[in-house]
Amino acid sequence: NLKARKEFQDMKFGMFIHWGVYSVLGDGEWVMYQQKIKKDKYELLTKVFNPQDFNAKEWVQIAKSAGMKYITITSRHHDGFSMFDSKATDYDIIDATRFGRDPLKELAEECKKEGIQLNFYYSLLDWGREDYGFGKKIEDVDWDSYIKFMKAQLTELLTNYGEIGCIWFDGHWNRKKDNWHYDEIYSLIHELSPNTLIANNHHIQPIPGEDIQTFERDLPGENKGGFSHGVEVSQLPLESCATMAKTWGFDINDKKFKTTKQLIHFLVNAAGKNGNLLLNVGPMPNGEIQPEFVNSLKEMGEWTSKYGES
Ligand code: FUL
Repeated sequence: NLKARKEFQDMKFGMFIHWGVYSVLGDGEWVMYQQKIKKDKYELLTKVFNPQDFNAKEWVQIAKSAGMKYITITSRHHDGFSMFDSKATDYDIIDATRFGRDPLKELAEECKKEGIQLNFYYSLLDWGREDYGFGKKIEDVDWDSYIKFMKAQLTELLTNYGEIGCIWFDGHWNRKKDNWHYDEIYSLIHELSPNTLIANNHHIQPIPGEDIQTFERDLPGENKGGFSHGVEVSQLPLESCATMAKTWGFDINDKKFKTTKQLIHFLVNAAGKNGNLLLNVGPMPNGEIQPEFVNSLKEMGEWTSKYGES
């Protein structure tokens, strides 16, 4: 997959999308944990999550006209809710909401049409499942069942949505490195889909099987964000991810918007280190991307169309 790596490295600019039932509360994607909401109460969000204004075409156009070449979207975040049609659980957008549409499917079709690469973020950590047992010792839960569940979902994600550019893991830190069975999980991905790259936001040196090194809220080799302590730049394609405001998921009180100038600086500095910038938006519960983000991306597009390579 050297060709896939090279193609990824050349893309330079992508859109990160954090979207889930948490958007309803408008308090970021960590709201379940931060507000200590129990699973049975959190599940009520699925009853009101009905994003009628979601339009894959609009999202892809916003990304494309900003000069972005790929989209990485949360298929399932730490809250454990699957934003796609999964047979491995009923806690997913098709079975648990009245929306009845699979946004990842619609996005996959639109991306294919528009020549945008589609990637899936996938959380290792799960705050709600019994077999994960958040807060419990691994010896006290049915961990094999959890690993089996992840493999089933990753298989779905890699077989039902056409060609997927990358699986982007997150949430590593909550268990020990060996608990994740990365050897098995990574070979499953590479067997099912040889061109799909693997990234893991684990904040440690790359693990065998990975194709991309990620830097959260930072430029490659820096540690201003506090996540990359002691992490050295590897030979792999590099990617920095960053927010446009404070949180990743929709936050109604978020006022700390980065200016377009700051965002362009980030993009240019990442590119100067031969890295990509994965810039995040957190769509609202109705499915729209908030106007402040749309506007900044439009301004970035004016810049990238003038100075970027197409
Ligand atoms: C972090 C996560 O905990 C955040 O919610 C977000 O997904 C970010 C990209 O990675 O580690």
